Amino acid sequence: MVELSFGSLTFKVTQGDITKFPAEAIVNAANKYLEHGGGVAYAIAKAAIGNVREYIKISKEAMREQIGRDWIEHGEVVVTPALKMEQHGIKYVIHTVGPYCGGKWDENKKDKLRKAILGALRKAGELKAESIAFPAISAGIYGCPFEEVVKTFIEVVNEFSKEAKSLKEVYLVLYSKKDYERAKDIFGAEK
Ligand code: AR6
Repeated sequence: MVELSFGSLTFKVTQGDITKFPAEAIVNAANKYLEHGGGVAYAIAKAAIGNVREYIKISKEAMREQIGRDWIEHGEVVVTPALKMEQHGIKYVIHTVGPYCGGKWDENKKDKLRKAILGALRKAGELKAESIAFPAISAGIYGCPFEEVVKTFIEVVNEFSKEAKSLKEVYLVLYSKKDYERAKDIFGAEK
């Protein structure tokens, strides 16, 4: 595990399956309708309750209650319970939506990703969580360049550290060994 320290906050990069990662809050790389059709969203829904349709229903109900709409904007987040993932010490799932890139990257996409990460960090703070784990939001089906995603994470966690209260540990949990190795290099270059 490689880590960076920003004030009272540590940001660690690790390899693993986020549905089993023992952080108080885990983040879902969702779409704006919380349809959890593939990628990490599907894996989280499956691990939480088995029946993915059921978790979509729970998520949409939570979205109506918490946001008052049937979709979320970048920066808006929805919280659902971890259900079966509680066995790993996970209490909350924070759903956030990153940009769709399709291989392209610009300031606008970066700003949307920044909002998505910051929204989840702030919500974890509101929930008084001490730890939060993120997948590489937008770096899968949404096709954003992995390096840019990791660099944006580092910038945003650093920015958030100035307002962090309860939150002490932020994790970036990467599924593949290749992504983990690439992220470790990017973290190493920041030191
Ligand atoms: N643990 C950790 N990371 C994972 C896991 C896992 N179990 N499974 C996949 N990843 P993606 P996006 C990684 O596609 O690009 C969904 O259909 C994966 O290797 O899940 O934001 C949503 O509903 C990649 O690095 O999210 C949206 O429609 C990262 O998670 C859309 O995909 C993110 O990949 C969102 O696309």
